[in-house]
Amino acid sequence: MRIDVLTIFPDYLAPLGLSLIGKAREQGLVELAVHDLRGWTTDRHRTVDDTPYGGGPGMVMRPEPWGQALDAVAAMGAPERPRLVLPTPAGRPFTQAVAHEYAALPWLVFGCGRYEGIDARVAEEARERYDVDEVSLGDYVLNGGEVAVLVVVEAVARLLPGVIGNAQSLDDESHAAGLLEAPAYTKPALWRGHRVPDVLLSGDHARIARWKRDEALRRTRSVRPDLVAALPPGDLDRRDREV
Ligand code: 6GU
Repeated sequence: MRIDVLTIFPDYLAPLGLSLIGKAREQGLVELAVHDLRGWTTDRHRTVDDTPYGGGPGMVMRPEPWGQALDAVAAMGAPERPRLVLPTPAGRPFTQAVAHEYAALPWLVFGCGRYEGIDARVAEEARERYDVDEVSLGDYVLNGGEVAVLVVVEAVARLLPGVIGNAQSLDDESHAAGLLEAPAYTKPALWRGHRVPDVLLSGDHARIARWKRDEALRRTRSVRPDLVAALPPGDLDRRDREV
């Protein structure tokens, strides 16, 4: 997969050289480039923002540098049509399903907005050469798209074949689709007076699987009842309904 990131703070993306994603890059599973948007400004002060039409607080990112930058990046991988991901609190929710959708694409381009956002014509005009997606991490406001890009790239990269050492972990995740995970424990079995649940020491794999499912359901009903309500009909088995 190819990933390009456009930002006025390239240093903010430095963590993408570390850990899981750093290794995926070394192995050639992910080809990632971070570009400084100011490279596509033409004035002496390399200005990327201006005051909003219609008034209001703050500044808006000017369309010209974005247009130039998106032209240049699209040309780097032509004739492939990239997906342009624009992180914004006004976007559609980024979920595990969207992460799977992105993991199946050959090329993602991220555009990081700052200030009060990017001139709205940029997303509109980009549709001529990109599939454009405005996504939000959740119902709160960040100062810019950079941290959202770190989140989305990590969620997507770990789904790529060969990136995660233990593919079983991904299997278990899709198995538990729609529910939060059961709590996890390791040695020692007794720590500061707190025991690991007996069932996990029993060696009875069917009983352990049932316990994990029950705990996952209990936890999800307690903190995310919306997720239980959204499960496809038939996802809850008879024993689930007894929990
Ligand atoms: Cl994706 N961007 C920004 N700037 N703020 C956010 C967000 C994204 N998701 C939640 N808040």
